[in-house]
Amino acid sequence: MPRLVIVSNRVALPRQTSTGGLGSAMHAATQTEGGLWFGWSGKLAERSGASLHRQRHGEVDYVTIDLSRADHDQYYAGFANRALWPLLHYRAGLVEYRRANMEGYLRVNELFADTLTPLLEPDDIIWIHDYHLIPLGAMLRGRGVANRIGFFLHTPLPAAGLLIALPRHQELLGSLASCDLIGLHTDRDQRALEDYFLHEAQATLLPDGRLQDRAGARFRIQAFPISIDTRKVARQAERAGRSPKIQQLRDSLGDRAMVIGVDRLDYSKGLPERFKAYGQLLDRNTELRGQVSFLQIAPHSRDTVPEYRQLRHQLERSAGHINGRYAEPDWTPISYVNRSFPHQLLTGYYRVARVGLVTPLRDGMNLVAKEYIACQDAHDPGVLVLSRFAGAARELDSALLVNPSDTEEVTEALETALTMSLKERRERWQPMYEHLCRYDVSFWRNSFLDTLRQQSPATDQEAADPAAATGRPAAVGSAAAPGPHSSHSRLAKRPVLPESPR
Ligand code: GDG
Repeated sequence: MPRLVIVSNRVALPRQTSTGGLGSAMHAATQTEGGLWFGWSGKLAERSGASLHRQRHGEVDYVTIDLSRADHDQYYAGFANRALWPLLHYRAGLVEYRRANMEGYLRVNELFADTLTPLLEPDDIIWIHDYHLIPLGAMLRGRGVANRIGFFLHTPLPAAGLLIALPRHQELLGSLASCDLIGLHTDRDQRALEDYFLHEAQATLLPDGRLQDRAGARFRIQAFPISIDTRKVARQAERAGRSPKIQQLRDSLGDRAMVIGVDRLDYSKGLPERFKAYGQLLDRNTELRGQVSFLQIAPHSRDTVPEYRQLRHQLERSAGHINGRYAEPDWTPISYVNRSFPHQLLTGYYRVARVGLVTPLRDGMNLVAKEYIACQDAHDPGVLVLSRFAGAARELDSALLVNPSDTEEVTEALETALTMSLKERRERWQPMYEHLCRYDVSFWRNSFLDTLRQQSPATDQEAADPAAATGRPAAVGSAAAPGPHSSHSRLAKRPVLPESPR
């Protein structure tokens, strides 16, 4: 069995609390397959990549490098999180593009390629993750790597009309053509990327559904909705539900209904709008005062990015305002907590909550929505209020779907959720839970990797002299090497695609 090599900006090291969706999903995905997981250690050092940190846990080798302050600021905080993240979340107004940051982004991707290449074995399957590493596949090709390479984007992918606002977009996004398979969360994201390649990058559609770029590179774009380890999360929740801490929470709630939100503190998650909707709920429904409590868990993330600091202050003011206005000596309307919790405990909180409030303005998938469903008690399940603009809404369609910008609609959905009959709650929850049991994180991982394995690897000769095979242009940011991905022209058969989870 070929080894799986995962590459992502951050690596979820064993025994670390990870509060990100990529970490949660990839941790679950590596447990069965094993392999190598390479990325940034999360630490700063005087010089980037000066030494490799290695540790083995179970079947997984974790290999990480440190970054210098300048690389961190330009690659991670600068280009990835102030240009790409807002753009990919449809927030063109927040995009801050600086040439120096883009250079830093390319430099760190080159460093990843330089460091990873000698660690690779000929049969390895390489799986690159997320917007931090868009050009990495092309850079590996430029270094003669002929292995199968897959790329998965964890964010949404906006329409081409927005993508072209990014300076050097063709060079950057076009480099994805070096990968054999590009995975996205939803069919909408898939269509947007296909449209971008067909109409902005002069690619053509092949009869077998793949695309071919101007240089002849052939690649497949496909939706693979990410998921969770549903049964494991459900078991955790059941156990946690019996734990003393959760019992204590139940006792403190008494007859009150709890509404829960769990999100990294990020402007894509729609938290100010959510707080406003909850404030309106208390304003409009005097009888609910004292009868409902909202627990919002929002661990800080990306504190070095100014927009995140501003958001923090805004939310502190808003939570303070709601509590100041409605609290009673024995009732706090909103508990806004910026800490992260052990995942097991979180599953207990989900189980206690009568309503899961998941209202991002845009979200690639949103695993919290799926975890909330997995954690419910089948005899007395809670209600999920879910943004239409989370990828999860394409699957969890018996949730109460809302437009998070329409805060009155969210308030009404909360009213409906809090008064919903047990019969309706069960009818809505059951099909979503069954869906998630079938289409869990193993299904996601297997369907992506099976599809990738069906793509033929480039031969050594083609990889060493890629221009001879396809004439593919130079890899983005790479001064020297052409980054062709000649394997594509060798594909003959149409892969057997896994059944769609939708
Ligand atoms: C990105 C995309 C996509 C949260 N707080 C704590 C904690 N968490 C865990 C949750 C969940 C994960 O973090 C969050 O995942 P999401 O999917 O909701 O969101 P992002 O972090 O933005 O993830 C997203 C995802 O990648 C996967 O592709 O779905 O669209 O933005 O698992 O449980 N975990 C612990 N303590 C906390 O306090 N242990």
